[in-house]
Amino acid sequence: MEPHIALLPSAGMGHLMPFLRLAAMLASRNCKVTLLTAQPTVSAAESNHLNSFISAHPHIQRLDFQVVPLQSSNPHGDPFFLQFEAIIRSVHLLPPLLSSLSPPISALFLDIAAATCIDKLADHPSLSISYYILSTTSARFFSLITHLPHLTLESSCENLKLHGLPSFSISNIPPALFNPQNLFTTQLISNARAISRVKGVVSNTFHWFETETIEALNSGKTSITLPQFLPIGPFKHYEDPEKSSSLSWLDEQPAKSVVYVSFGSRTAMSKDQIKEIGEGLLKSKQKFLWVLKSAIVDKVEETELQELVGRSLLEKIEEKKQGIVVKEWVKQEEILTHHAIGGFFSHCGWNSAMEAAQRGVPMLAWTLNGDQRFNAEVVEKAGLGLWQNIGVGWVRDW
Ligand code: BUP
Repeated sequence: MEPHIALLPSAGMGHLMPFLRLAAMLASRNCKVTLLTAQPTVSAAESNHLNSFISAHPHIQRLDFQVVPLQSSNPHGDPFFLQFEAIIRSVHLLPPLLSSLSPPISALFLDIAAATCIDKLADHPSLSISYYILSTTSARFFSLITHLPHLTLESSCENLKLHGLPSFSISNIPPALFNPQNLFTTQLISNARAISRVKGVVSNTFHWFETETIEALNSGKTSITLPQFLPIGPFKHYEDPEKSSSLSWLDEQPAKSVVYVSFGSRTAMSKDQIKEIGEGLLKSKQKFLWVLKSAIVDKVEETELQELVGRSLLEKIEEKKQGIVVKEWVKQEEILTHHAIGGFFSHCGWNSAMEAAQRGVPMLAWTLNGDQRFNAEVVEKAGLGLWQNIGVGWVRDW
């Protein structure tokens, strides 16, 4: 009988996309797959993607998991981290859902961002299943996460050397990790503790791209015992029947002439940053396709493009016919596959880095927060891109 596997993504497109890809990959390998979807989703992009994914993959079952929303004491708290927390605190609702599945599930894949759920599930008498983590970041950043519960990070040092692992530059570690009170830090430490309870960690990376770290993680020489790390990337693109809009402009451009510019799904740019980037792109004389985000959550992204970019800058861009600016969701993988694309100016979110690596698109990294400096180091070391890391601050701290 085919194994029945359940997957529980957390929040944000950077977490949902690799889960959907893994779900499609498992379903194509004779597994019955159930996707547990935490509701309500934070962004419209997530709910739209879930709907179109399920209609394109009717053999994958969707099971909504209604989470108890958190009342944030900090109205500026990152809505995605609050959703991770809401999922973790709603874990008691999962056992009845999971045990209602037929045929019974044999494994559950959890996001590293909600891995601590395993602590409550693994001891539940009705669930005798294997647990896996899907790591949604680079093996390099994951290797740091594994050691977090046993570390006191000191910002006064230059490098961090952990037994059996390649060393880390302290200045590339997100500042939040030096603050044990930060929600992101407390979450990551509990999630890291759960790693030892899983059968394996699957990751959207590949051996050649991160050889040293992957070999170190599986060497048995780290100071803590780790489950097997399985680099099964790059994850395959899944077919999405919805049509893309920005490709018609690209179709008219010469091969490898356009730089694709995007800083991910969850970083809002300020007006000043938008102006600076826009002026810089114009000065570069390079053709560009620029995807702009001005709100952390797309549901509140209502400002018109002209207002965001500024009328005179937008007119200059249009006049010079050097590029296009869009604020809608684009099909990034299709764009990166397009013959007109010659480079990717990116924040170095891990999915973006892997999507570029898979297609051999060179990257220019402008890292903003989180794991992105670690990812940029990987990209640069692999020879896929450049990263100007001198004198650059953190754009938004977690
Ligand atoms: Br924006 C955007 N279209 O318009 P990352 C993103 N994506 O397909 P992030 C689109 O979202 P985290 C768009 O291809 C990638 O799969 C993109 O993930 C896709 O960055 C995903 O690159 C974005 O990891 O997430 O969004 O900052 O903070 O979790 O790394």
